[in-house]
Amino acid sequence: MKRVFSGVQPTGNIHIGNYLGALKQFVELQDDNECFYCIVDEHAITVPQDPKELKKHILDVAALYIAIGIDPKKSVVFVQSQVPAHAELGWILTCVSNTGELFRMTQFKAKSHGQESVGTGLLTYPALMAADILLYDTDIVPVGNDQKQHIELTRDLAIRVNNRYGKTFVVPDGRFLKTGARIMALDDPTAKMSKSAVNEMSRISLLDEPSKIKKAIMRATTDSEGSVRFDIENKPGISNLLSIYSAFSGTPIEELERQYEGHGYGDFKKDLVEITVNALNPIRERFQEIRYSQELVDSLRDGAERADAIAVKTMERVRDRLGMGI
Ligand code: ATP
Ligand code: LTN
Repeated sequence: MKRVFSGVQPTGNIHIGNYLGALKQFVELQDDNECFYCIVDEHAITVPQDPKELKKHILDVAALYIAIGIDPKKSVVFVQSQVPAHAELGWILTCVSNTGELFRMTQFKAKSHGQESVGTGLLTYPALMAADILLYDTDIVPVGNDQKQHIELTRDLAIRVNNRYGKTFVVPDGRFLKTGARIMALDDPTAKMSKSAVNEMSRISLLDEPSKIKKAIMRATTDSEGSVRFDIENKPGISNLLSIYSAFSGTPIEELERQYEGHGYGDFKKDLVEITVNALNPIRERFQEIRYSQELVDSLRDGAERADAIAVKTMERVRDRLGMGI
């Protein structure tokens, strides 16, 4: 059995980009692998968070994990700050990394751009992400395309430690989907769909009501050509909608192109609304059932204990290799 690890930040409403790029893979992987799915609250505080909102978002993400089909009995579902080893290994890997490689990360550049004051944690963020992954001797990390550079750095840090101190870490691989790995904003198909974009119509959240889903899709930016064809360069809007349609329905994009030959964008969008609403309805219903249940809190406590048992062992090995402690 392979080890799988991934994390989602509790920073807002999870959208279909998060789902189709990463979370959908979490569910697919849990039957044949030993999976760890984390809610990374220590990453969330790299930018200021309102404490009440953060607590709410942690439980929202946990409930969504379960609502999409992650079984907390099979997979280990837990909150990062409940397992102290993440912060500890994060510090050690911060010391192994160079400022140059951290300054080169595009996520750091994007999030710090134009800010008057930039938190140090925003820069050292990828070392903590590497710690998350390496703590569990992870083989596979299912994530969206935007995390490629962070996974590469994680591999570099693992190899660096192994070369310097002897075999300490498993070197993990990223797992990226062919369709869905980069869902773009509905109002601007040149930008990635994001939780933090100001325009609500730029994204579809997993908990959106059908009326909001319809509005966002029917208003989505397309082009004036009017033919349903995949062409990222010249037709980024309709190409993005084709990716979403294909990822939700499982129908290959080429088949969708054939199916909609001679049809306008209106017909295509109407069907996409239906497909999206049908995919999200059961998730929203299940979410409501569990979000305020004791069962949710209990499964997070159980998850943290199971994760901690493994993380503590890894830390003993790491301290020993590096000559730390007595
Ligand atoms: P956002 O930019 O939406 O605020 P994020 O990337 O900052 O999200 P997370 O919530 O931690 O932070 O992301 C969870 C997962 O979703 C990651 O694996 C990430 O790669 C993936 N992801 C985020 N946005 C997209 C997108 N637009 N398309 C595909 N995958 C995405
Ligand atoms: N950096 C990721 C979230 C994240 C993560 C991880 C993903 C933190 N730790 C470990 C995979 C594995 C993001 O911003 N989406």
